[in-house]
Formats: sequence, C-alpha cells, structure tokens
Amino acid sequence: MERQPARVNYFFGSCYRDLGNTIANAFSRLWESVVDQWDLIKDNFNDMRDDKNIGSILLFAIKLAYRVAVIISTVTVTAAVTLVLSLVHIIIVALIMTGIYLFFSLIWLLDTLVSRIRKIRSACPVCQRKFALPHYQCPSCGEVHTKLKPSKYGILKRECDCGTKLATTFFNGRQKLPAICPYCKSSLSGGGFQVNISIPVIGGPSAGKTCFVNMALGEIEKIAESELGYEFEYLENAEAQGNLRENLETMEQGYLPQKTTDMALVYYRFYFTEKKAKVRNQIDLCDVGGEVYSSSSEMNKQIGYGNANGYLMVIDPLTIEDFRREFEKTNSVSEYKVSPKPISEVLDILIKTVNNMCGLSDAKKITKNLAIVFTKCDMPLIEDEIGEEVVNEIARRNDKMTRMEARNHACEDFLAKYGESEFINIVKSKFNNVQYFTCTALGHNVNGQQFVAKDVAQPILWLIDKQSPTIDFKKYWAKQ
Ligand SMILES: Nc1nc2c(ncn2[C@@H]2O[C@H](COP(=O)(O)OP(=O)(O)OP(=O)(O)O)[C@@H](O)[C@H]2O)c(=O)[nH]1
Ligand SMILES: [Mg+2]
Ligand SMILES: [Zn+2]
Ligand SMILES: [Zn+2]
Repeated sequence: MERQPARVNYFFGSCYRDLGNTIANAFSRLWESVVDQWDLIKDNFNDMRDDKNIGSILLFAIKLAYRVAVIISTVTVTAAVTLVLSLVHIIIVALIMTGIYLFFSLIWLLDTLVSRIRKIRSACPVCQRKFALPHYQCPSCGEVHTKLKPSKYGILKRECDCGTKLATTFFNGRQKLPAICPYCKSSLSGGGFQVNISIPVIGGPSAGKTCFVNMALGEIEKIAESELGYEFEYLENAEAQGNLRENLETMEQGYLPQKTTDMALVYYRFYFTEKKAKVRNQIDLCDVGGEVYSSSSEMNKQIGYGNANGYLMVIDPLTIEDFRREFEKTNSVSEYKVSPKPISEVLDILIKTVNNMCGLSDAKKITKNLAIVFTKCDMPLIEDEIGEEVVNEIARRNDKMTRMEARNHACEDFLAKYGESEFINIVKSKFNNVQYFTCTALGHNVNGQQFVAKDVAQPILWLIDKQSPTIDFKKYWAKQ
C-alpha cells in the first residue's frame, strides 16, 4: 500500500518491535549476570593467587562453588524460565494480534462488501472517470489520503500526521471528509458514499437536447416528492456544470437556452434518493454540443460515453428526411429549428465510440439501456403518427401489449414508414433493452408564451428505474 500521511498503528508496527526488545532484554540481562559471576570468579582468583593461607583457599573454594552454581542455575533454570515466559508473552501477543487481525479483516471486508453490493461509485464530472473510492483530504492539514480504508494505519480510524483522527470506513463517517477525484484532483460532493448513474444525452445539433434536459429536470423536481416519493436535490455547485436554474428561468420567460458550445460532456448532476436512504443515488445527465456527434476524435476524448450506465437519444422528427418532405407539403419547416444531422449517423458514431471504449466487437451487444426520445412532438402531423391515440389503438388491438410496448411499435412503424428501417435494425441488433418515448420540451415554437413541457420526465425515470436496484416506480408506470 502506498505510503499514507499517517502514523502506523501500534499493533501493526511497534508491537512486534516491543515484543522482540522485551525478549532480547531478558536474555541479555541473563547473559550479563553470567558474565558478572565469571568476572567475580576471576577477581577472587587474582586475590588469592599469592595467598597460601589454607583459610583463604577454603574461602575461595566456597566462593567458586557458589559462583559456578549461580552460573549453572542461570544458564539452565533461569534461562528455561525466561524462555517459557518469553513463549507465554509471544502466545499472548499472538492471541491479541489474531483478534486484532480478525477484527481488521471483518471491518475491511464489510467496508469492501458494502461498496460492492450497493454498487457504490463516484464519477468525476471533470475527467469523466469512475471509481469506487475517492481520495480524501484531512480537514485540518489538507494532506491527501489516497487509500482511506482499514489498514496498518488504523482499523476504524487513522491518525493523520497532523494528529487529526480520520474515519476509515463508510460506517463511521469517512464520507463526511472532503473528497477529491483520484485522477484530476477535482473536489467531489457526497464523500463517495453514493451510487452514480450517468446518462449521456445523444443527438445532433439542435435536436432539442438542452431544452429536453432542463425541462425534464424541472418536471422531475416537481413530481419527485409528491408523485414518486423520492427526494430530489440538484447540485448547485461547480460539480453540476449545467445551468439548470438559469436555463429554467430563461425558458419560464419564453426564451430559449443558449446553444451548447461545449465539446465535452456538461454534467447536470442531482441526487435522487428514497427517503431516509443511507446510500444516495447521484444521477448525471450529460448534455453536449451536438457537433460532437460529427467528430470521432472529439467523441473519443469523452470517456463518459464508455463509463455510462444508459443512453438517452433525442430525435427531432424533422431530421427524418422523408417525414420532413411530407411535413413540408402542408407546413413551413423554416419555423422549426431542424436538426440537420441524420439520426443513423449519430447512432453510428455512438456505437463506434462505445465499442472502442468498452472493447466490444461489432457483433457484441451494448448491455446498457437506451431510451429513444422523439421530442418537439408539438409540431403538426406527429400526433397522427406517434401520438397517444395511435399508441392506444395499438394497445387496444393487442391486449397482451403494455402501453410501453405499444409505443415502441408506433415509433418503429413511424421510422420504418419514413425510410429509417436501417436505424431500427441497428438499434435492435446492438442494444438489448430499448424503449421509445415521445415528448415535447416546449409545447410550441417561440411565440412569447410560456413553454409547456409534456411527457419529458418518463425517459429519464425509465433509465434510472432500469439501472437502479433500489428505485422502483411501479405505481408511476401503472398510471402512464
Ligand atoms: N417546437 C419545439 N421546438 C423545440 C423543442 N425543443 C427544442 N426546440 C427547438 O430546437 C432548438 C434547439 O434546441 P436545443 O435544445 O438547444 O438543441 P440541442 O440539441 O441542445 O442543440 P445543440 O446545443 O446545438 O447541440 C431550440 O432552440 C428550439 O427552437 C420543442 O419541444 N418544441
Ligand atoms: Mg444544447
Ligand atoms: Zn492532517
Ligand atoms: Zn477527475
């Protein structure tokens, strides 16, 4: 383990040294007493060498016998007792250490298992990487602890070099410490105790991504508590780069949000969590300038596409050439801001990027969910193609079909009718789980009136529901 700016715990370091020193001291004292006796024998011998007095010789003999006896008893009995006591000492320390190691293993395992089972992951909106454990900064001295886990530095807590005690697990509050991205060092909220679900929004320039994302989040915020029973919290800091509040305010006044110029994913980050849940769901909706879908090199810089948990593709119906021609017969297309980028090209570059990032062959499916959202459905003609009545009619004709399945049918029929069969085939062959949706983010073109979104929340809720094992909107879907 990389050196941490913390003191090694007594039981993982000094404890063994202390044991060794104690035993070595006992034996060295024993040896010293043997040497002392030997020195005394030599002194006694020197004292009596010139003394031929029989009494002195006798006294010397008695002293010699006594000292030899002391030496013999020291190297036998005392040494044996010291050895036995040392062994007892070793056994006691070993027992204590076994207990401590077992406790350490248990805490380490629990912390690791909770992380794995609850799928705890953080994502960095700056470098787009995902990781299980962020780096943590000591709140007192700012030193960075790169592996704040139970370790030789401490089981439940460790002591930073500055003396501050830091929790080392999620059970005792590690997530309350300031967390930073291990790769780019950006600061992160939530302390790493969350499940991150990231959803890039796909679609060419002017497809309607930004209008959709902002209106959908506005809608989800409105219905989160009352209809869904979940807590919604948009992150109003640098981490959430998307200007949700500003965009919603602009749109409330009947104006449109600015064109997205970023070629890097813009994170709209929010928490969406069951009441009183310990682990929060952190959802990232990632908007981007639609031009990115014309540049493989720009796409490949956005590793967020590979790290995603689901994809949300926004389609402007007028992008579909055959439909646009039909539309033009009775309507003026110039009133609409049509997205010029063909949907099959957008899909193609997405698939190539994900294949490349996830090491998938062309034949291998992308297992992440895909929501395909027809937006701008306030435009004329579209209601007759994929509107609610069409969906209801399909559902009525097929009594085993759910409304969601019926909507898929309606949208696929629409795509096939207007020359996009190839798009349907690619979607089917490359994605396991696909759901079509229809919505309008604005309700009408700019006319000075307030925009009215319709059905914008469902695609995002569907992706979250599919991805999260703890989120279930059964009651909500039953009403749709
Ligand atoms: N009628 C109608 N027009 C819409 C709707 N949503 C978007 N638009 C129009 O489409 C234009 C583009 O929408 P944006 O949301 O900015 O599109 P984008 O996909 O974010 O485009 P880039 O930022 O260029 O990638 C808007 O300026 C509106 O004119 C809608 O629901 N109804
Ligand atoms: Mg945009
Ligand atoms: Zn410190
Ligand atoms: Zn980062």
